[in-house]
Amino acid sequence: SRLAVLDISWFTDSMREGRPVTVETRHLTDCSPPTAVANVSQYACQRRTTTENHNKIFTDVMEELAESSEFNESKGPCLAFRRAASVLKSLPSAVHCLEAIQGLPCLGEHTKAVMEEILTFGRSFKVEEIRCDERYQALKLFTSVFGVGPKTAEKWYRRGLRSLKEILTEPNIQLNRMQRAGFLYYSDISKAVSKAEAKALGCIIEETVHWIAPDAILALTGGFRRGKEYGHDVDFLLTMPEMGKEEGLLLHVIDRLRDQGILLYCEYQGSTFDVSKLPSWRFEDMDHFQKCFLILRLEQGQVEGERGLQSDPGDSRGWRAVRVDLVAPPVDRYAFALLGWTGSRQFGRDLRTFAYKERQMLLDNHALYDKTKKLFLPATTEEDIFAHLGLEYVEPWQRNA
Ligand code: DCT
Ligand code: MG
Repeated sequence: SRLAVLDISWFTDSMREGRPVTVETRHLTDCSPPTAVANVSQYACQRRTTTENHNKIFTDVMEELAESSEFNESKGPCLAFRRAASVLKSLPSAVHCLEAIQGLPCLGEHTKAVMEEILTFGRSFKVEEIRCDERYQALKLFTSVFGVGPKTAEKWYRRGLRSLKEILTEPNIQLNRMQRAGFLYYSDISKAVSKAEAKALGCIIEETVHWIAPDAILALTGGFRRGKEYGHDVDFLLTMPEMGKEEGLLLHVIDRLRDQGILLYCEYQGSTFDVSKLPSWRFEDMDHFQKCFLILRLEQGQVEGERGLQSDPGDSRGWRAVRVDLVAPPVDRYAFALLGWTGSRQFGRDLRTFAYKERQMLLDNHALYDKTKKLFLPATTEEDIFAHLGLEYVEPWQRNA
């Protein structure tokens, strides 16, 4: 079946069709809102957002402000900045004056003030202040280590630690296994993964999975499915056409990767999936499918293209470490898992909010539940889920919200 092959068609399709499609750009020298602005939805799932961002000067700043709010546990402002950044990312052209954003949803007073600063001075003093902040710097650095979340980062900061070296030399700090791997491969996994590297890993995973189970269903998800050029990891979804057959699959795949000598680190989580539980309303909740967080060894010779591996100049190892996530849902949950794991995070968050507020439905990575009809709505494809929600289908490469 078509599904039984690795879905990397977006690589070739988007190249052939010249995606991401460039929406006609309109220069806003007259400072009037572009016609499209009039009906921009407050929900990312009703907007089309390619990887082409015409408003990066604003959205980069807003994402830093969101991150800083997150470190301060200010959930409201954090989400507000993320929502604002997401709306600006969907615009077909660059914003040149404040009049041009009139009528746009999700842009509050805070956001507008920041945008005004950038429009007037070409920079944001607010964000520059934050960048200089010792706590922000330390938390950003610490959370850049695989396995270190905001809580651990805060704990280390409170102990007076400021650099990675200080953490490694502090005798009283107990690193867990994931964090030890995070430090061990820090310079590799803090480097972006390129599309060519993701493609090479796709081939390795495909070969490994189909060597074990020729009829396994495998798909690339995450940012690379959305057509991104770079990512922090490579995400895959795998399942079996027959219910229940997916159960031992992931452990087999892990063993086979180990046998090939390319498994540098593996954190396996068994399934905690329980059909009797309603979809979870909280987006931040992890799903319950069996999954593994891996670090794999990628050889130079496996990566196509002139540039090959993303590595430091002078690095002659001929390989690099890459973060890979594998998730294995049962086949009847595959469409929900694919939609959730394709992201973006903001797109997923808004899909759930839209479902809840506009349709009285609960959506998560496992299921869609209609609260009015009191029933679960089944889906075999992502298109089915959009249809249940009464939404126009949004292609993966338009979900970069
Ligand atoms: N996801 C999810 N539930 C979580 C965490 C993530 O459904 N608890 C989804 C949202 C995005 C997707 O999985 C992949 O996650 P990341 O790899 O973190 O994001 P990405 O979009 O692939 O970005 P990056 O390029 O940084 O990997
Ligand atoms: Mg990813």
